[in-house]
Amino acid sequence: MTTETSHTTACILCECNCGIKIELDGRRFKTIRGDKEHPASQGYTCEKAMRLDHYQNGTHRLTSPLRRRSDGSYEEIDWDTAISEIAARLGQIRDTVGGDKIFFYGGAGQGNHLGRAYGAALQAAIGSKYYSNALAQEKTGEMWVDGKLYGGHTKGDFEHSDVVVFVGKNPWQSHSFPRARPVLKAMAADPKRTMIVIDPRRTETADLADIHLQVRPGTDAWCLAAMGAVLVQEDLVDHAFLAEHAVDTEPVLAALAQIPVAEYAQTCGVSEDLIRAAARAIGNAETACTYEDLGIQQAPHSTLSSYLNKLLWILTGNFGKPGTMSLHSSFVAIAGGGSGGGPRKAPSRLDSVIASVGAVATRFVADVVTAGIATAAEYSATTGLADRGAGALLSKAPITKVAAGGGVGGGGGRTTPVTGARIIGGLVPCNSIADEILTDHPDRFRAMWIDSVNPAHSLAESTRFRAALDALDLVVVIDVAFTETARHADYVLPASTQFEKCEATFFNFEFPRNVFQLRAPVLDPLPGTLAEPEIYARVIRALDVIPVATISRLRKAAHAGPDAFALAFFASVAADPSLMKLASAVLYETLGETLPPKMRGAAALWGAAQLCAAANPAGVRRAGFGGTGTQPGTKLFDAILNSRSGVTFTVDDWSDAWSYVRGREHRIKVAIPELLTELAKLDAEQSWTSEEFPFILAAGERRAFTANTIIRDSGWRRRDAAGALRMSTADAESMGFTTGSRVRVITEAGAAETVVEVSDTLRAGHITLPNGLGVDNIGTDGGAVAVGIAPNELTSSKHKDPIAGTPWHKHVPARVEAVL
Ligand SMILES: Nc1nc2c(c(=O)[nH]1)N[C@H]1C(S)=C(S)[C@@H](COP(=O)(O)OP(=O)(O)OC[C@H]3O[C@@H](n4cnc5c(=O)[nH]c(N)nc54)[C@H](O)[C@@H]3O)O[C@H]1N2
Ligand SMILES: Nc1nc2c(c(=O)[nH]1)N[C@H]1C(S)=C(S)[C@@H](COP(=O)(O)OP(=O)(O)OC[C@H]3O[C@@H](n4cnc5c(=O)[nH]c(N)nc54)[C@H](O)[C@@H]3O)O[C@H]1N2
Ligand code: SF4
Ligand SMILES: [Mo]
Repeated sequence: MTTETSHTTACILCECNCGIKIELDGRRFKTIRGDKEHPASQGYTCEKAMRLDHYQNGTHRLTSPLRRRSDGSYEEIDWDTAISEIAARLGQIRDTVGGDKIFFYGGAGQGNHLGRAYGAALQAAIGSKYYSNALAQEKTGEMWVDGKLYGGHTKGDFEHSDVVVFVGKNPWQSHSFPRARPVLKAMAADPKRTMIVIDPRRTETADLADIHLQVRPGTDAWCLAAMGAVLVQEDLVDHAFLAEHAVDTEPVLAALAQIPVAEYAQTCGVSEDLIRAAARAIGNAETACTYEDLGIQQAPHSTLSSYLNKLLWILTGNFGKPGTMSLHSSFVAIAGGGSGGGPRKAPSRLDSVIASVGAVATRFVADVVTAGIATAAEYSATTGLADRGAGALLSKAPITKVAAGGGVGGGGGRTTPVTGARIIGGLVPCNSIADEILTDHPDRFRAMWIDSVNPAHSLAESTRFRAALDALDLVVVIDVAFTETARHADYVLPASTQFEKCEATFFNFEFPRNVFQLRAPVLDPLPGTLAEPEIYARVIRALDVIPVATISRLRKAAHAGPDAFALAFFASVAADPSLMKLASAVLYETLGETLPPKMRGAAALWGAAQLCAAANPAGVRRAGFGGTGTQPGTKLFDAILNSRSGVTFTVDDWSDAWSYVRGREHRIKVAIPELLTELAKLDAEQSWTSEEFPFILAAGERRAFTANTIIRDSGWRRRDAAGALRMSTADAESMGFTTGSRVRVITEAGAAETVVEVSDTLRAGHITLPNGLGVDNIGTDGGAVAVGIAPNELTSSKHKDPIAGTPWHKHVPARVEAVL
């Protein structure tokens, strides 16, 4: 095997994006192994990466744009027809009812975030203002809390921590931090370290834990409040830390002092002793950190539980030193803005590629223009000026104050047009989308642009969401596959896979060394498909919104060299601020031309690199990208373009964690009044089960062979191919079921059939179904066959968090019947 057949890239099945090396056999993935040079994963992968050929070469691939006929069937059309018809219809909706009625959803999955940078430019081109993605059905509550407390996303140093707490998180299966399994095993093997798991199921992670708080489903708020209360009542609080680094602590300490620990222990179904032991372990540890995920984020009191979880490490001073929590740099900020108080970093989500470039440019408008630099020729003649001019300005830019609203998705305090739901981090709550469509309100959404997501499968209450899709005037779907969502589109555009184009993830959450990887294509695009940056560029061209003269001037500057381009770019945006939000498209058309053709989609990263360097000058310099002016950003961009295993883009000191804390004197603002009010009301516990629906169903568990709906072909699963319903031994016995029994699961929203797996890991009354099942496979006869239960046929969009609107996928009242 020659070296050319080994391609360095990354797994795209979860947000860890472990580095991998693929050996090809033609277009097939012959062998896949971990890439030891990847700075974060260091050669680690889980078993799922070995199955990526099922993604690349599944039977599901689309190879031509499709247009829906009036009878509901689809016909293949060529790209030019598709682009011109779609652009015309978008333009028509913009000109009649307004571009803000065109709603954008997705644009990024577990490993492909480049497309979203260009999607944001298309939004700007048509005046679309509303956007969302899956984070608005999991992370927005946490983002809101983060925004209020310190204004950014936090991550724990699990590898070096004495005490680690996982709340509603099963990292053995779901990962979410590098090399999760070796890290968990090392923790379990070290008697000096303590792992605490809060989960109603004895998961693979709980099996390794020292303390498992096996709560009753949906009662984490009581469990976490009791733990906080123990910290306060037994005085395990780090008062010196709070005095130095926090404000507004009193109301929180007072509230927790009141909590009746024994009573709350009873409510959550965990022994008081165990709760006290867990709280003491955290309170007495040198270092501790926590990780919360869907088990609380998709269950009752989710935003409150996020807050109580964060109080555990805040009250005990576990921040800003090895083994504790930190905030971190981002290459492109995707989360953490929230709409909490205090200054924010960049607007959340990928829109900040646009916002960042735009905001930088705006800062320099006056200066660059008054410097009298107007033409590409002059730029190239004034390389030195480029350094001193734009460069000096860049390094002075108060990037950290880039206001939300600069990008398409920003906007603290914004609400949705029809239902007035809170928009957090620029994201419309997923559970509100159907309500924003299925109405005769004049401001209802009329069209939806859907890229790289499968909302007809992944949003709560699929029946209602499908009805919403069918009520729209225009639905455009970009995907590699003919998905459940594509079946409701007017146009379906076939994308090249993540191994057929350059791609990147913006899930870069490491500290103190943060890593960004730009992947090169492993294969040529399947004929008929296009990469998203090219699709967006074509639609934006057809809309004719970027002046031809600007493009030609910037192209010349790009060919003249990096400094010339930097100044020309900023000056152009300065002269025409409306170009700001189109920045990624402008970069694609201009700088993109000078990049290797296969890497053209990376053009938008130039803006991100400039901003990243300006926002984190010391960290970027320590990572090896020094110099003046735009040089660090340019060097970082070059390194990213030329490195296949990933680039460390910031190297911080632990003490730098504080510099990421927004707010006066970089202090944590501990009290969140809305949540203290909710905490005070916890006494009145509500039960969601009934005689009709006696079980709580967790609809969407991460298992060994699940990966959202990224792989459709059910044959990729080596185990649990049908996605069994897990049920406790006690319940199975009393109902007369054994493993393999066929059952019907019934909820308020629907019913579906599957088989039982009897499991001693569950509490009685708790049942679970895997995530990502029930997608249509192509059967041997060419027809569609769904394998397993699509969880959202059973969920209801009504049950959601009062603050963030996040769904209760993990808390669906249900009953189970035998199928005779
Ligand atoms: N294998 C695999 N890995 C993945 C993914 C995948 O599809 N498959 N998806 C990725 C994505 S998008 C995400 S967001 C992450 C999610 O990662 P996780 O949040 O870890 O995944 P889940 O298994 O959905 O839920 C976590 C745990 O919540 C528990 N739980 C259920 N109800 C409750 C409750 O009321 N309280 C508490 N405390 N816990 C409860 C479940 O028992 C489960 O163990 O995983 C990522 N990794
Ligand atoms: N009931 C229930 N519902 C849930 C969850 C749950 O636990 N329970 N989990 C929720 C969570 S945490 C998440 S993150 C969401 C995930 O749900 P979604 O956000 O809808 O994402 P995926 O299911 O991963 O869909 C990814 C889509 O991208 C397509 N794709 C793959 N590669 C490319 C590409 O290169 N370009 C394009 N254009 N498309 C591509 C795939 O074919 C697939 O259709 O589901 C949520 N829904
Ligand atoms: S599924 Fe996640 S943890 Fe497993 S190899 Fe892929 S990226 Fe890594
Ligand atoms: Mo997710």
